[in-house]
Amino acid sequence: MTDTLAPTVDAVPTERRVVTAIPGPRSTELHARRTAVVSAGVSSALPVYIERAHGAILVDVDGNAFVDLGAGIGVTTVGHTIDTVVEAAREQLGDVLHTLFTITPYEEYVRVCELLAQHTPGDFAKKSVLVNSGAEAVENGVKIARKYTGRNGIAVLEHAYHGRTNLTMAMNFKASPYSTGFGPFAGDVYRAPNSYPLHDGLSGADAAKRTITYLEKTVGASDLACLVVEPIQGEGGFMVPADGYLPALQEWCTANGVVFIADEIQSGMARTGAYFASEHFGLVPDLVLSAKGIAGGLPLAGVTGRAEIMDASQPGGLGGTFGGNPVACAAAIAVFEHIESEGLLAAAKRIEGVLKPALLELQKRFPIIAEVRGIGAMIAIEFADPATHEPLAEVPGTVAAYAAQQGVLVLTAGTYGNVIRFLPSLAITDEQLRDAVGVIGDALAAI
Ligand code: PLZ
Repeated sequence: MTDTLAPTVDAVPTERRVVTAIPGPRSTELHARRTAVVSAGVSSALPVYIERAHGAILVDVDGNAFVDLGAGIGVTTVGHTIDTVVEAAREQLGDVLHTLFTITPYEEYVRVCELLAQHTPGDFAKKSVLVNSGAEAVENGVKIARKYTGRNGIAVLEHAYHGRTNLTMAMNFKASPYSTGFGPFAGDVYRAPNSYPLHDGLSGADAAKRTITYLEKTVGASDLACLVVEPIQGEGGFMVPADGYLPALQEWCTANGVVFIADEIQSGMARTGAYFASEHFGLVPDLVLSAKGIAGGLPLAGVTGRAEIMDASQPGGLGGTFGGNPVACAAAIAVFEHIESEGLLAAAKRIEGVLKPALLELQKRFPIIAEVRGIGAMIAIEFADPATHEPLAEVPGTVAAYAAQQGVLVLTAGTYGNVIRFLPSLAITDEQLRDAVGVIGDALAAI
């Protein structure tokens, strides 16, 4: 534990450094303690226990330093322990830690809602509610849409991921590990085909027609409160929908009084080089869900949208004890400022400019890479057998395990587990990125 910023920052190197076996002896010891007291239902992709972090580097208890290509699944988007964010949270800690906004409010909550109104797509009056987690944002988005429309149905897309609560488990595509055995599940959830160009080969217009026809036949627009979409699907494998797909869905929603909700929990907060990925597709969602990257690592999430929709809920109908905690809000304000002052929208584009060509090079060397896709600092590679096109589910795990031994933390994804996703913090340097992709190349050569 340190009581000033400087020692922590100084102690974190700027490149990977492997000094023990991975996991090292102290991590192994901690893992034994953990196994005795932490539920087996909570797993860890790489059981190295982290002591410090800064920028795009994680340092474990054995002194190993990892280039972090996962950012806590897109949470430390501005970078680990960024000084201005840490300072803002530290200052707020000494001022007020909690009051409960629904009892006695405070300015930081209001300021975050102003920033969300400013930076979400659409030039109209917007309002927000702040909550604690992505799943809670999804739950509230659905609640708000139901109240506004007076309808029950929730439409989602194949390969979607929306969380681990009861309602969101029902909205996810993938059962295992998220919902297997955890039922009964919430009803009135309708899952329609998505746009997955590598697999369906459909144009945006044709994919949208398929989605809309499916929804019209299986539920009917008049029973739908909302359609919830991830503009770029996250856990599903960073699928970028075909051109025109999402705008056609939004148009159909608008024409039929269905609230169009963009789950930007993974794709938002500057990750793709826009504040929200919706912008890349020309979308102006009725409601935008943000979480993960919004507070630099502190738990905060929000539902932001058209004032008339957000105001349809009765006073007292929205809230929660910790939602919009002052420290998390202070950090979020600093995150928004940091994105502006450090030009992080451009940084996301810089990262794409380094990562995509490097991965396309790898694709030339390794034909098992079926596709390189994504926008900004949200890029993935999908593996398939070049002859049969069958998903190669074992490759990402093997590559990630090899990379970990070399001091690179990389995450897998995909309904079939055959995707490696790159979602580094926007603080990552070109050198760190090139070095890490080099390790991925070595891993592919080794298997
Ligand atoms: N919507 C698009 O990506 C969270 C899950 C990590 P919470 N994705 C990471 C895990 O294994 O639990 C996510 C998301 C999208 C919603 C969520 C849910 O956000 O903050 O995890 O509740």
